[in-house]
Amino acid sequence: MEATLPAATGFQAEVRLDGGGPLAPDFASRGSLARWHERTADRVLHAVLLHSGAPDRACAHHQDRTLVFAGELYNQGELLGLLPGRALPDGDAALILALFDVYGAPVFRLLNGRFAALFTDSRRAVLATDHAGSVPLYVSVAPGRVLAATEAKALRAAPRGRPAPARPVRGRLGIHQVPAGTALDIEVATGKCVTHRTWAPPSARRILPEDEAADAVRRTLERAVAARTGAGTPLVVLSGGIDSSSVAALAARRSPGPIDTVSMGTDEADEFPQARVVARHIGSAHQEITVPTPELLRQLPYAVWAAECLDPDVVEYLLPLTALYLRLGGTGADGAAGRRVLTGYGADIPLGGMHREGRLPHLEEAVCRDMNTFDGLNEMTPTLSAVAGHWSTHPYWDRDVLDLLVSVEAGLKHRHGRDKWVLRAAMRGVLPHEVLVRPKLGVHEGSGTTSSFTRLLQDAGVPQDRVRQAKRLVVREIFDQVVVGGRHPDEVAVDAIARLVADREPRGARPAPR
Ligand code: AMP
Ligand code: PCX
Ligand code: MG
Repeated sequence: MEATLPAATGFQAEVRLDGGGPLAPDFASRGSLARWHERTADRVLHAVLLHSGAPDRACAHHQDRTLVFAGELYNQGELLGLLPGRALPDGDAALILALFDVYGAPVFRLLNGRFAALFTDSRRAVLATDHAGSVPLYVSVAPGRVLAATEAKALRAAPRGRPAPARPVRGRLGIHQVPAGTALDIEVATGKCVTHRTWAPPSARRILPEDEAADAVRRTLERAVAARTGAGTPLVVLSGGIDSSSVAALAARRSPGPIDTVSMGTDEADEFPQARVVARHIGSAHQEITVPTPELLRQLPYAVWAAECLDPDVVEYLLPLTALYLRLGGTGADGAAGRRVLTGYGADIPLGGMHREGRLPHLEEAVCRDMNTFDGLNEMTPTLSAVAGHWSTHPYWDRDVLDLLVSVEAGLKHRHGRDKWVLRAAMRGVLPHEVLVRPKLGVHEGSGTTSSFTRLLQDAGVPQDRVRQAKRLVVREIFDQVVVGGRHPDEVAVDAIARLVADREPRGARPAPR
């Protein structure tokens, strides 16, 4: 991996049988735009690539076949081994296109990556997500026309599409989200879709001796971190908890110089002392960013705009990270390059880390539920950091790491009275003891985001027992404005929405005025 960022971080593309002109792109992600036009005897392809300097490598073309690719692969070495004797393809898009010739649409089952892709030949369009759907992909299908984009809002001007075997996007008639771990194979002339599942969470559990399990986690995570760090200096968003501290420590071990780490807090809460312990231990160039709470809350529309997410809990996790990315600075607008950012996001899902009581049946149930419901939440989306020009990637949701973490038996996840035991054991000798044993708050708690969002609503007049529902309504209203309505997040007043939601409370649910 030579360049700091992938060749493209997003795209909008249209395959049409009747020619036509390209749609105007509308992305939350920041980046330069490059256009790709292609006309064959049978169809036209218009694509707009979001990039930071090397868009050519994001499209590969051979005979009548083209692949448009946003994101990156993490198992190029394995994949190249499947093409012996051939000239080495130049970049991930060319590699996948060469493999497509051999394997067809099921090629996506071979890939470990963070990507969204469009393959097209003379008669079909195949839209594919990575195993986790970590780069969201949306589609509008009509006979003779397939439109796709990595942000739903980029399809705002699309004509009404027909139903597809995928989740419809709220308020966007005929726009659907391609599920995680799926390749949708669409016949362009008719709009008929065939679905290929390319990944599913493992249901079986592996029984391993403690040492073997810890070694496997260590090795697999090390590989995932290595695949995500290239020649440049990585930046790790560090809370000081076991998840991000492990990523930071493994990145630091393989870096010739100090890596960069950054922690965010608010004027209400932070975990700066915990993160400092780790930064000192690994010798990183560490930065602390304090975001005033009013500013944090004002950025709610940015989090929803970027993640296109309707789940209020997830938006609470993503808001402090959005605020952090927006404060990283030095990107896009002022000419400096975007950063490659590694996070510890997602470790708690396969390890049941948010489930803090130790009963194994409950832990198993929580892991299964979370692995069955993550799709469509967009919590891993690169757009969250791309609004500030950065590319983020999450080693715990590497396909190999995830397969391993989900499948180790629950007794290795909660053991000797500790949550995420197998990860803590894997990091012995890498992190200080106090970090290995420290229980950790979630980012929404450690930054005071949950409590300040609650207070905003209570101050607007929402009674305590209605706060949860009110948060859902606030997020929905913001979604309707910035995703469905196409407003810029700076034009959305969160205070006014909070008051609107408070006023909409059913009569009698509000406290009587004193
Ligand atoms: P959590 O699982 O709640 O720790 O949050 C998910 C990920 O977000 C962590 O693994 C970190 O990479 C990042 N993160 C959480 N809190 C902070 C913080 N205060 N500062 C910087 N990054 C954070
Ligand atoms: N997290 C979790 C993920 C949040 C839960 N998401 C889900 N169930 N789909 C993590 O990083 O693993 C925190 C704050 O913890 C966000
Ligand atoms: Mg975590």
